[in-house]
Amino acid sequence: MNLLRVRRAAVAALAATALLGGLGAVSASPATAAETSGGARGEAHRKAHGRALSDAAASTGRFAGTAVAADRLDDPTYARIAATQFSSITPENAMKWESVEPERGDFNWTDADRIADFADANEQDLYGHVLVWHSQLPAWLNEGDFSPSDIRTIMTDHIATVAGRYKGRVDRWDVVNEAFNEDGTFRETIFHNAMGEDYIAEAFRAAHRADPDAKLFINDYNTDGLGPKSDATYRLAKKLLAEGVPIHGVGVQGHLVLGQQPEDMKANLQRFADLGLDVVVTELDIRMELPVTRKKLLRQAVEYKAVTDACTAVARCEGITVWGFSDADSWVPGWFEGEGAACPYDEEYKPKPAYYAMKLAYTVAGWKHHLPGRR
Ligand code: 9MR
Repeated sequence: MNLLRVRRAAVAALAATALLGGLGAVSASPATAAETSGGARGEAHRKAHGRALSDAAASTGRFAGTAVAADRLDDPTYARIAATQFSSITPENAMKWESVEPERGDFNWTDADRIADFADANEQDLYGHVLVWHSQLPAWLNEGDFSPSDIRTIMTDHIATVAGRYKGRVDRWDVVNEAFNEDGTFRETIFHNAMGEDYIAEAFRAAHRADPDAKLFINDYNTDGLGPKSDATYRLAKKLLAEGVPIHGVGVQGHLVLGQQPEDMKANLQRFADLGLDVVVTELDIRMELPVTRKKLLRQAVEYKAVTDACTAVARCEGITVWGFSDADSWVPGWFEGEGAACPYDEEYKPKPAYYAMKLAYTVAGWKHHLPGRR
């Protein structure tokens, strides 16, 4: 065994001990000001505290992603963390239908282009979100009087326009989002009403025509563990594959609630992988009832670690995207009264225990590749 390998094994053991030991070492790790400032201080922080989250993820062959809001890129702290800690960027709202085509035929690409350019400039993957979804549709479409065949044409034209514009730049697209009800029946949407479940295959075919190199995903929430909704996604994915529909992956959003973590996330991801599909945790956050306490933050770190472990245990899990990295920008407080603190950075843009737990989980998983014996 060479020296490097011995050192790596020792570090892995140390890291594992830190995690198993109730995250004492993790929570003690100081979130210094250097983490939230660029230049020399950022470099000093890296020397003291190690690599970026994306480096740790990359040591396992995975990406570390974040959703990004275009207007927040004006904030240098926000932009620096998005640029340096993450290797995949998902526009949180900028590529949604109501954002890109608020009036019929009147397109606004400013925010979507800005995020695509940001990802290019920082050599990050771009995760396109989202082509077909019942929510955040423009009023002209929601309220218009269209025949089923109009809706089909409008949908496929939309896909051709948006996926076509970013052709060759988007690595992964959420083609269809949130297609199911909680009981696993199809959600009634304007698309389902017009075409029945065939709208899904149509959407994937249109996306593939528009950008043949992009990996195409179906994405949903409450499909993280086993259950009726993920069963329905599984049955659909299998059927689409059997019909030769160009679907390449399944996204589980991962909008989780502290203390209610699905036990069977790994098994769920693995069954999609066994179909020959890639899987991604596309929108991870773990919300808690406010106020924040030390205990809740440590519990949250354990749960972020568990999600990371589930992903690294599945060879075809390509990475995890957090749905905003900072509690300052998260969608959660606006939607769930009294809840928040769901992200890996706090409102001051300082990393929380959840950040360190994710990084350590990736680091340990990365070291495992180098250890002798069974993989
Ligand atoms: O984070 C997004 C928030 O800013 C928007 O107001 C909201 C509108 O529906 O959408 C949020 O993002 C959603 C994502 O696009 C799809 N999955 C659920 C996310 C949280 O609602």
